[in-house]
Amino acid sequence: MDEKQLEAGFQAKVDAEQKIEPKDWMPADYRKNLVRQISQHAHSEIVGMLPEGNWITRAPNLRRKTVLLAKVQDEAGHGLYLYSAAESLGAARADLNDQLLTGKAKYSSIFNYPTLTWADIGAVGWLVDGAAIMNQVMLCRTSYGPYARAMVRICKEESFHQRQGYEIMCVLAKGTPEQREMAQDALDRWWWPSLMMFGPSDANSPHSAQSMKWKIKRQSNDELRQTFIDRTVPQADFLGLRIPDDKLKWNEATKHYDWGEIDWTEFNEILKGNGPCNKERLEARNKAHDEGRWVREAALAHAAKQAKKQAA
Ligand code: BYC
Repeated sequence: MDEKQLEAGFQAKVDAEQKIEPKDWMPADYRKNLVRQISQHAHSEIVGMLPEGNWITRAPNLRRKTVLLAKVQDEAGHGLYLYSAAESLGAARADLNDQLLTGKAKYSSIFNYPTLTWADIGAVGWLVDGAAIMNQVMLCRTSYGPYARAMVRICKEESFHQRQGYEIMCVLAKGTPEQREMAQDALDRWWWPSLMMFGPSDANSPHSAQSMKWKIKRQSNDELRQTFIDRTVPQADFLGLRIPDDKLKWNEATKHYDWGEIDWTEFNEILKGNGPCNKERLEARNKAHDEGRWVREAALAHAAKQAKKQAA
């Protein structure tokens, strides 16, 4: 079969909702696009541990600390499933890691903001994990099998993460005036960056059209962002907190909320590496990588010794 026939067969399979598996023929650009998205996603999970890890030592009680520890460990697991999915496409783990450590790779913009108070841990779980699930539920039906299967487990864990965040917000919002203020302040700071997580508007999203055709993405950035807003506003109302958007208003005709304008300059600056914590995040990852060198070397030496034993 020539390239054209192979491509037609591939698209027919995608259109028929059959999963593409690692050994199947796939267009080079499909592979490239998937490695790009999956590796950025994996990096986001790994860097995403940093803002929350910042509060493990300062969680207000033992229960909160245990739950937060479990959540942060889950994120490490998500990173591992995703790096494995990328490896199944022929990407080398060491290369992906190198791209992250040298600042060449993108990861989610959201993790370049600081977690200033305990309420931020609530807001991150509620909004950031909430936005992540909104995007990731569609990825459970993505066309590439290993990615779709990884997402099923990730989504189950993310939904627990979202609930733990919302529960923190419930406690703070119904607490003392100071706690309430802290919860409102966290919502004020995390709302707009959470909306940016969905990526540029559809008109400015270079990958969307092709990714939708290949069913890598099943819903557009703007569709998901709108669904997130529609679901989250009632949750903020329940907490008695105010979403920091003067234009936010229910639209009876569209059955959606109307809302204000994202500051895309802020988003683009973060993508260029100029966000409040970009430098700090990369330094932390590099430090962890350097300090973990002996563990990797020991593990490799052990594996080599075992292999030698088995061969003997
Ligand atoms: N931040 O054409 P577009 C989590 C980039 S972690 C940075 O729309 P696409 C969690 C985009 O990569 C959640 N960059 O792209 C972990 C592209 O750049 P390149 C992470 C962004 O791929 C710990 C360019 O802008 N979730 O759950 O079609 C604790 C043009 O965009 C962002 C995922 O990664 C951004 N926000 O759509 C708690 C989900 N947005 O590659 C929670 C998987 C866009 O051309 N990823 N860019 O240089 C996706 O679904 C898609 O990649 C996106 C973007 C919807 C994010």
